[in-house]
Amino acid sequence: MTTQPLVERSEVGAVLVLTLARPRAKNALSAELMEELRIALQRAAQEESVRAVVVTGQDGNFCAGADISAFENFRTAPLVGDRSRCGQLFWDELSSFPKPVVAAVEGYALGGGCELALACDIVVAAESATFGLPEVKLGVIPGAGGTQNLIRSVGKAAAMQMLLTGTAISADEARRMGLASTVCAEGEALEAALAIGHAISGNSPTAVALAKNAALAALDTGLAQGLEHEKRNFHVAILSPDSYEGQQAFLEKRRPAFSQT
Ligand code: CO8
Repeated sequence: MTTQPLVERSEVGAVLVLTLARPRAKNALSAELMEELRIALQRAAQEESVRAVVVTGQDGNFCAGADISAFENFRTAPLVGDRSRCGQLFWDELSSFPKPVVAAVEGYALGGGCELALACDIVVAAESATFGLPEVKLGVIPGAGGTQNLIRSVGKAAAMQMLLTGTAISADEARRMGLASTVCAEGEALEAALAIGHAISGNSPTAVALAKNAALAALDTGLAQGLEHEKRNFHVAILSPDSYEGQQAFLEKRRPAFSQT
């Protein structure tokens, strides 16, 4: 008997689309689904043809969070040590994934689903999208970076309101707060995310990876250290073959032919 994948993979040009495929549970994150997502990302990191990744959900919803029917797993998982339990390895690897990841959100992005969107680099939301961290209503708190990433993305007051009330926000509110960068019509989030992915794909993959890496350093360090980090990455970029090619192509009024890695 063949089992259906919980994460569907398709390539649109140089953009890899990973679709959460558990629609009957609103794409809730079971341990199996997170492991499939982790393996898909690991593979995407190695594939030269993949320049950007879009994560989306099947049947009009992004993801309704951790699988509430399997919360017992969290009770028995160790706090430190084995990171493979409960998808922790997936979240660790996503946070250091080197290529750009765009979340295409339709419908619900709740709990771990909202945390998944927050862990992506860019969030595109359809008008129907709803973002929320309702964990406190279940007697728990976000456990996949939500408390840390939300406050960095929307600031303290808005983050506290979402975290402590558990109340969801609309796509427009998410954009106003800075959680989403673009709002599009219902049903068009994937298309809009793909357009961003294609725009990224036309750029130097080396420069894109260095820019992502430097920008993320801003979340972990003070300004002086962050500027040092940027300077180091700039130095690597300026000496890369893509840098010579990019500038030469500009001067010769042609499209650059960037390297694959
Ligand atoms: N887990 C398991 N099953 C779910 C989940 C979920 N998170 N969400 C929905 N489902 C299931 C429902 O149980 C239902 O199953 P069945 O058909 O067998 O009864 C099916 O999906 C359809 O759901 P509804 O009938 O409830 O559909 P509605 O359209 O009425 O409502 C909602 C949709 C609003 C999304 C509603 O299902 C809901 O509120 N879901 C729970 C949302 C939630 O509280 N999410 C937070 C979970 S806690 C969390 O994510 C903690 C993260 C900690 C870190 C984790 C790392 C993974």
